[in-house]
Amino acid sequence: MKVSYWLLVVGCWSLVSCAEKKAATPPAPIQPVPSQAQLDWHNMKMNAFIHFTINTFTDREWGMGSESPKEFNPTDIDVDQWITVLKETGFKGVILTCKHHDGFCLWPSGFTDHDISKSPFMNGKGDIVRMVSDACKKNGLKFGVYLSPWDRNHKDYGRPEYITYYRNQLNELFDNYGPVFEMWFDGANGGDGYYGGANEKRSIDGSKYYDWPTTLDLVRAKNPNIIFFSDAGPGVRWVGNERGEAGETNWNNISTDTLFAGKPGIEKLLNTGNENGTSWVPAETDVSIRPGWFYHAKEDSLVKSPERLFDIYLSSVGRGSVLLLNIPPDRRGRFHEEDVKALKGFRELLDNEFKEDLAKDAECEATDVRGDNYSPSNVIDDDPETYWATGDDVTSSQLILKLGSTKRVKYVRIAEHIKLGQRVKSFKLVYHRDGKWYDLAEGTTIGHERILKASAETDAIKLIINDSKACPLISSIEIF
Ligand code: FUL
Repeated sequence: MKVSYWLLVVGCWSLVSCAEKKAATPPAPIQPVPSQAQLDWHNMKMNAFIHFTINTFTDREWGMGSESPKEFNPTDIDVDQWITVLKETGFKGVILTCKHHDGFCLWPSGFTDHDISKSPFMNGKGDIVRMVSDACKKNGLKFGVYLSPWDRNHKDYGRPEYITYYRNQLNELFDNYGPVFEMWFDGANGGDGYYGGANEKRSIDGSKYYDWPTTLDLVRAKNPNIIFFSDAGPGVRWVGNERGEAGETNWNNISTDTLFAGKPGIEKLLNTGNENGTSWVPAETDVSIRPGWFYHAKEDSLVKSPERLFDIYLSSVGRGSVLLLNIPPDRRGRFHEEDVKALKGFRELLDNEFKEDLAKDAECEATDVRGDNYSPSNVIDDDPETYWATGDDVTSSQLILKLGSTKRVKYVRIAEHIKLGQRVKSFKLVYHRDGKWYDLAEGTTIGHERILKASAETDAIKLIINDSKACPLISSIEIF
């Protein structure tokens, strides 16, 4: 009797360890998955947009294209100030409006006279694209370009010749100012413009006119890792609004076959993405620190407060998106004092609110573990390459973090191991108190990271994954 009992125990033990060994094969990716360039982009989390052109001096948002280059004259420019403030406050990249819709170029272009060389700035010897790309290099930020497809100055806009002009300008930017990490094609097209003196309305068919595939090939030949932003990607997509709000449900997946930049009525789809989308095209959240994209003195009192910027962080980065925050230089060519104050306050808030990870020494247990390499404690090891994973057939599971003592909790940050595809569809957080579990927060998607506001005094938090496209892979849980 005794012997058979021990045989049973040993048998079970070897079954468990065999199961563990078997289960420890890596989970298969679920398509689509991000490219390395997209993963690097996700990890940047916060980039800055810089809108600066003749509009800054004419107090407009959209120039007509008829403005004289003589209007462009920053009186006390300090590009280093822009980039050092951005660096200090945590931004990893900068995208500059090298050319906005009015067609004025911030670099001396060999293909137009409507550029900085015809302005009084530095007696026509200035080159703001060069200054910004150099300052980025010096400070370790990545540099990106916004080259508006719509050009209200150019005489050929609307005709095939303009596409050649646009590509020539891309060649100039990529050949002389790189490396460029991101290229922004916005979808705006208001129709009317100066167009070399024609002063008329010109409509284009946004789905065909620009022939983007050929343009993308041209740029990719120079920089295979370039991230293309547009409504339709293919690198990253617009988030569907300019309020700083990624979807609470935010899939990185979307099917791009019927999308194109400027296509009307796709905002909601862009905001949430599509669980079954066939391409990885994550949402980028662009929003301005002021009501306008360009500097207007009358908006000095309307700069977003640090608290507002922090909320925007939660609804962008905290929903798995990347924040692209616009800070427009003023007529001196500096970030205005109000904007700098707001940025510094925002940084302080980020540092204070996410100061101490209360989960870093937690005891972690899960209802299902794939095997040794996929232990629940991988979520607190600070290594994005390791993750807790369940067995292949498991799409709902629970992970408990025991905090050791009662702590006051304000936020929970969760990250999926997105390298192998986005999976979680529905989850809930509950907290432990006096022997019972109470609701803390709930959500749908997680993605690159999800930050949930919480309010609890607790000694343990449980992540309940209700549903997932395939076995969930959670790389990190932090509690603040
Ligand atoms: C839009 C433009 O029309 C705005 O002026 C701004 O540049 C914004 C970021 O994109 O499409």
